[in-house]
This record gives sequence, structure tokens and C-alpha cells, in this order.
Amino acid sequence: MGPSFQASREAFKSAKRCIPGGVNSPVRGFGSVGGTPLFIERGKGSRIWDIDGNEYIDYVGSWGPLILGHADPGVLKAMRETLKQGTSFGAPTEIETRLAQAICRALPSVKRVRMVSSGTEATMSAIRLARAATGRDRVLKFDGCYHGHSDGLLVGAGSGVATLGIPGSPGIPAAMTELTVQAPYNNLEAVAAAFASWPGEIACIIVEPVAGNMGCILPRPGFLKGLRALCDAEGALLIFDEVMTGFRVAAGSAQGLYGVRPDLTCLGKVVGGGMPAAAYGGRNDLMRRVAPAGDVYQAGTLSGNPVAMAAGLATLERLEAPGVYERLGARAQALAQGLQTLAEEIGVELTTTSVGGMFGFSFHPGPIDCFTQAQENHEARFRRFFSRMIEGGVNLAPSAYETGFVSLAHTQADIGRTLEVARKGLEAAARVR
Ligand code: KE4
Repeated sequence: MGPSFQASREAFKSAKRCIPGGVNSPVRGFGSVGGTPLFIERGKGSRIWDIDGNEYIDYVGSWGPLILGHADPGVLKAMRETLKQGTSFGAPTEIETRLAQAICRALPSVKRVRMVSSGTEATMSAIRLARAATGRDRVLKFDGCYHGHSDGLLVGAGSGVATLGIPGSPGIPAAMTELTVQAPYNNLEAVAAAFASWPGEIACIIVEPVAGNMGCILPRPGFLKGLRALCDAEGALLIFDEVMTGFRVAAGSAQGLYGVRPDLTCLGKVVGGGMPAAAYGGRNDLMRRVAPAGDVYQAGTLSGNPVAMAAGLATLERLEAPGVYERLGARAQALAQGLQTLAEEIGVELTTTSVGGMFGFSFHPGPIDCFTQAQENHEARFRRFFSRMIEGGVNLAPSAYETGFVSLAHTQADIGRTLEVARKGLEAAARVR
């Protein structure tokens, strides 16, 4: 007898009466995998429990922030200490400076940084700054990359947009999307052609240095350095959207891992430690333009919220310890390689990737270098695999267009248990024609 999801079913019915789709973010709704979204009761370390009492090894980790694991004692303690003074003041606090210092310490390209409350705000603001600094209006993004839901970036987007097969989104004026130039990920020729088509008009390229919103797709060797060179040649700015990769793939994030220096960097997820906090930062001459230092306006009631800062700072300080990224990388690699080995043994086509503490898998023979290829994945097999993993007590992202995350709380035993469950999941998927 498999697990019961009755309480989640009831909770979902209630939620749908007052929340669109019953969830506060579309990709949580299980739209592409079917069934009822799990309503979560609590988390601890690598585990979460739903309101039916079912336990799961969790690889969503709130979509990346919980790199230390759920309910990390150090993070909770830092939040409790900060809460004693109050929650929010709408005035500067020293803990905001300390988190900014930690970010600038880790990322040499970031000389000044502004805290915001979501990755969407971070990318939207970085683009406004790039347009102001260059006097140009067009923005180049890559198909399948997701940079949050601001109007101009919901073009050819990955993550929930790809998951639900939504062609862009109604409500976005053509005037906005006309300014967004698209190119296939990992395709420098297409980027060069875009610059040739719009000479002197492209303000910036925004890119996920590891594409985590169409599965997990690594940059081909030379791709990121090629973007840097093209931006330098064309007078455009290079924005690394490291909302997902920031402090996830290496101590110096993806820019450190791949040795490419962006002009602006967007951060989120890990820097908030599970609380609503994100950031954008970069070159001094650019960040000096941001109000009130400069004339590029951006603001936020809860930007730099002290409790969120405490969670983020406690997280980043722990990530400064030696060996952290080796451990995260070993866990993610063991999982990805284990899945690959099982798939080859069972005879089901599967492509897996891992970098730092993130990993991906796709029911696809490979290679997968861009969104068009990613979309050729066998979604029915993904759905079957996903549901078997849930039944077996393993929580994965409910979408073929997302990435998985390990934490410092995930043990080798967790990985071993996950692969035991995955064997049955892959066998079931292999039976789907
Ligand atoms: P938020 O506005 O959701 O904080 O961040 C947007 C964002 C920006 N850039 C990248 C590279 C991102 O991955 C994201 C958000 N990621 C998704 C999942 N891949 C968040 C989950 C959700 O939408 O519910």
C-alpha cells in the first residue's frame, strides 16, 4: 500500500478556492506531472515531511536556497537573535552592510551590491541599470533561460513557463517583448548575428552561466568567454544571472568557476538562506548610478530586511569553511553518475549533469546543449519516474525543466537510498514507450 496523500488533497482543494491554482508559484502546482502537490508540514536537514506524515529526501531545497539543509540550527539561531530586536525598520541596519561585505568578499567583480527581495527584482533592476549606462534599449537573453517574471524577460523563458508550455505570457505589451532579442544557449554565432542585426542597440546580454531552468545545461567550453569578448567588442554589458548558481556551484560562484568576469551579477536563493532576499551588484562605475547615489531608480520596502540578512549571512559564513564545495560536488556527482549507471544497466535513455551542488537529468539520449534539444526529452517517462520517486520517499522538482539541489545535510546514505528508489523509478520509466 503506497503512501496516502489525502490531507494534501484536502488542503489543495481549500487552497484552490482562494489562491490561483492553489499555489503561490506555478511550478509548485504539479501541473506537468499530475497528481496533488505535496503540502509540507516541516523540514529538517535533508528531509521534509508532508501533512500526511510522509517523509522525503528533498532535492528541491526551496528551489536552491537551502544549501545547508532545512531548519539549519545556525541559521535559525541567527534569525532568532535578530528577531529579538524587531522585524523590519525601513532604515539602514549594520547587518545589511555585513551581508554586502560577504558578497563582495566572495565575488571580486562585485564592488558594490544592492539588496532586493527576489531574483526577479534583481534581474529587472540590473537590466534597467544596463540600459541607463549604455543608453541602449535592447536586451539579449537565451531561449530556455529564466530570469524571473518581469515583462521583457518572459520571452522564450524556461522554468515554470516551459513546464506549463505557456507561449510567453498574455498581458505583456509587444512594445516590451520587441526589445528582447533571443538566441539559442551555447550558440556564439547566433549572438554575433544578433549584434550584427542590431548594431549599437543591445544594452546587455543576460545569461545563466549554468542554465538551470531547462534542466541543468552546462556552458560549452568557450561559450561564456565568447560572450565576454562579444560584449567588449560591441560595447554591451554582460550580466550573469547567478540567482541559482551564486554560492551554489563554487565559493566564487559560476564566475569564479569559469573564470569570466561579468559587469553585473544577479544573486538570490542562497544569499537569502531561505528568506526573501536577493541582490544585484558589480562594477563601481555602474553601481554608482543606482539611486540615491545616482539617477537610476530602484527601491523596496523590505529590501535588506534584517531577519533575511541574518539568514543569508549565517549561510554564507558557513559556506566559507574549507571543503564545503568539494562535499557538495561529490554528493551531486555521486547522484548524477549513479542515475546514469542505473539507466545504462536498465536500458533507458537518460542524460545527467552535475556542477557543484546542483544536478540535472533528462530522459533524452543527449547531448543537450540548448532549449530545443532539452524540449525533446521524453516527458511521459519523466512523469512516471517522478511519481515513483515520490512514492519511494524522494522529492524532486515537479518539472522536467528544473534542476536538483543537494545540501551539506545530504549524506552518502541519502544518495544510496535515493539510487535504490531510482532503480524502480527508472525501470517503470523504461516501460513507457
Ligand atoms: P525569484 O523572483 O523567483 O526569486 O527569482 C527568479 C529567478 C531568476 N533567475 C534565475 C536563474 C532563477 O532560477 C530564478 C527563479 N528560479 C525558479 C526555479 N527555477 C524559482 C521557483 C519558482 O518560480 O517557484
